[in-house]
Amino acid sequence: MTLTELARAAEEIWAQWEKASGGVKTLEDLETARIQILGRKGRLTQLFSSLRDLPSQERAEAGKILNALKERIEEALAKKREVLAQGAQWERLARERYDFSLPGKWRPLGKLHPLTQVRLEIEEIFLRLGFDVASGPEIETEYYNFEALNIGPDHPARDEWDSFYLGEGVLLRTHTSPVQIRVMKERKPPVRIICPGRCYRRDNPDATHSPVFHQVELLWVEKGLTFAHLKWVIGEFVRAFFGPGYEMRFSADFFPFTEPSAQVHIRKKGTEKWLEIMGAGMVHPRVLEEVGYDPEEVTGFAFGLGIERMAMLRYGIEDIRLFWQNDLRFLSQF
Ligand code: 2NL
Repeated sequence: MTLTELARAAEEIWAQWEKASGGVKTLEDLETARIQILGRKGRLTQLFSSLRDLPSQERAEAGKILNALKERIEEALAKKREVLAQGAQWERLARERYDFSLPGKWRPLGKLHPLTQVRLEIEEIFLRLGFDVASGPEIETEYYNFEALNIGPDHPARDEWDSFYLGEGVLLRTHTSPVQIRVMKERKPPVRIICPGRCYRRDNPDATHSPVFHQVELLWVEKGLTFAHLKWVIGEFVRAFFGPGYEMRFSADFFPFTEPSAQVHIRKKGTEKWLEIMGAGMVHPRVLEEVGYDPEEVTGFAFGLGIERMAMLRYGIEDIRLFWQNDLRFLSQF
């Protein structure tokens, strides 16, 4: 082969590429074209091998021609590759375009248990009024559950038929009051807390009794507190939880840990029926003394309500056992 022939062959390769490139429609076509020219047995590769047949003084000139061609072809291939890749991208995007009119896939949505919802709502009401949320152990001693609350050794609640005893002097708490005893022993007045939590009593389950239930107790101890402050706090709670349009009634009751003690009822205005919502009272001086407070110095009030009862009143639920059956037909309504 002569230098002239080689230069012509090079031009031929370029002309062939220009002719073929219009028909290159995919990245695969492009790779085939590349192999035909630059592959191990490609036309240009073969031309490079024929360099050694040229006389040495022409080799440098021929090498220049072939290298220039190789560069042009590689450039052209790269340009083409970019165009094709762009096109493939658009095609993919068009294929993957979302159809927002398609119906979605249904996913069952979990939610908080109605008792948890009611507890959180009550917590929020009292957090807004400046109360802390306190908690404590569910396994208690007779001291914290009874003695410190002025519940004497002969009180029926202390019977093993009324409470779950785990051992001598150790039982599942029957109310959340022991939490308040613990907090008062740890802090100096003023104390403003609510104690939500699980409680246990040895009741046979029926529509209104459950051996496991939930309480929220409130306690405010400070200098100068009176029954009027108690009525105000409960009034605020009733308005926030049940809404406006309810009237409230206090009647005398008895608890060993409060004096005086009261039962609180509410009634929707214009209706007949009074509904009991909680027990309340001024903290008994013996309880204040027991935690190291001076009943001459500070006074306090407390109340206790059942979360189940609040939820039943709110939603018109007739049977407390529904809260424990975890029937989704019931739970999904809240
Ligand atoms: C009810 C009655 C009540 C309290 C709970 C309390 C706690 C301390 C001191 C004084 Cl540490 N009182 N708690 C007071 C009055 C009533 O609960 O029938 N709850 C469902």
